[in-house]
Amino acid sequence: MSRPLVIATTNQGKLREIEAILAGIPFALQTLKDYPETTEPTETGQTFGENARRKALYYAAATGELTVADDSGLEIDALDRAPGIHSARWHGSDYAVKFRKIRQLLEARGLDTSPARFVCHLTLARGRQVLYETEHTVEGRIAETPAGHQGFGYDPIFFFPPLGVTLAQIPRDEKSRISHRGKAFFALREFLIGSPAL
Ligand code: ITT
Repeated sequence: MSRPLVIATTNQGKLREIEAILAGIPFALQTLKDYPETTEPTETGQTFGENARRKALYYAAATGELTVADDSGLEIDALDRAPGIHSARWHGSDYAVKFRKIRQLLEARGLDTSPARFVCHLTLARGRQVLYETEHTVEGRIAETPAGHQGFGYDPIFFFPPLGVTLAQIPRDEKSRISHRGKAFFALREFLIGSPAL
């Protein structure tokens, strides 16, 4: 029987991407729906790494199983890397409002765009131990207007120059080949396949 691996995220957009990348590994993938009593941890760290470790260790303790969590976000260079670790809750949860705020803040600096990146820090934990960590980015720039309906979160305003489109204009598997989360979870996939003793 394969061992459980809990994918510890409350974000359904993240979950769909992660499940697709980890499909077929010799672990029984579980989600937080399998642990309905579990409450969310506070994210009080100052870096993606601190928050990812906090989440992974919290959910590993709550579930008693091998657990992976990621902390991720969008850094916009012209806005001093905001929203960064605050991406999920920065100016609320309505992405149309968040996009307008980004545009306003850029315009206040006399800009239509800025270099930007998504960052994903992934932590795998069991009990009180961190077993594996990795951090990856994807570089792009802020789109002049939002475009596309795939993906989630800030994808419609993240323009990826090598493909000439936003991350919301490409299918999930194509996004995962180039994205911060895709690179992090493909690395985890290799680690898990190469660690039969886990
Ligand atoms: P969990 O902590 O439960 O995993 P969360 O959404 O709160 O869910 P984070 O604290 O890591 O997760 O915040 C990540 C936010 O960064 C996310 O809500 C989006 O606003 C943004 N983000 C991260 N990756 C993204 C991606 O691939 N595409 C678009 N936006 C992304």
